[in-house]
Amino acid sequence: VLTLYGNLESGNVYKVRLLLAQLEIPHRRIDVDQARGEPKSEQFRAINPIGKVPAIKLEDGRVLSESGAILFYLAQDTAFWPDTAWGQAQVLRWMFFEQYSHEPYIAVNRYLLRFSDDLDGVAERIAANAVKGKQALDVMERHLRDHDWFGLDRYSLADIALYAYTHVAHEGGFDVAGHPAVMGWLTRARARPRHIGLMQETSAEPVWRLGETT
Ligand SMILES: N[C@@H](CCC(=O)N[C@@H](CS)C(=O)NCC(=O)O)C(=O)O
Repeated sequence: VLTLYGNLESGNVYKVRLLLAQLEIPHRRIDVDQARGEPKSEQFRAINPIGKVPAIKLEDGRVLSESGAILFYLAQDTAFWPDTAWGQAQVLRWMFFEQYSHEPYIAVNRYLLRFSDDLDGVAERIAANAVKGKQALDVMERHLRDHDWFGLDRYSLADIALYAYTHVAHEGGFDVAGHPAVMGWLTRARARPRHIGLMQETSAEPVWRLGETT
């Protein structure tokens, strides 16, 4: 089966787990523990040289990293990826937005606030990210005032990519509740068939730790 490398707490890994669950693709997970620095370990860099999760390994041994690229690969010929160039471009537009204007602020502040042991040292960075992250939520809010989804007309990879860190943005100090259209969209996304929560295991097989595998 397909192997997924990553930890449950990571929103970037969650994007892939959510799609795997919604497409009912069997897989096993190998835990790569961020708190223990495992993404940067020599063993994991042999799998993904950039030292970041997620990565997947196909049954034939090919490895793919970058959550957006993995989503794209797995969603071919499914309803999650539109079949027109215009529809695909709309989905990509929001996936690129997520990676450049959303995740670097919202995911990073969540990470710093939850996992950093020296908050004084990062106070300025957190404050700057708070401004940029709010701007991203405001952009989403304006779009969602007259759209149900981020792609053209239906739930797609764009919604999966943006859901991952938006639904835990409050953990990064962001006022999601003050964005009612975003709140409505989060509720719609959660109601999609086979939705799973961030900490919900999707691997049908026992989870391995990175160090235990060969
Ligand atoms: N652009 C990448 C970002 C991946 C990323 O930043 N992953 C984080 C976890 S969410 C990571 O592995 N960080 C390295 C570390 O913690 O050492 C993607 O979308 O897959």
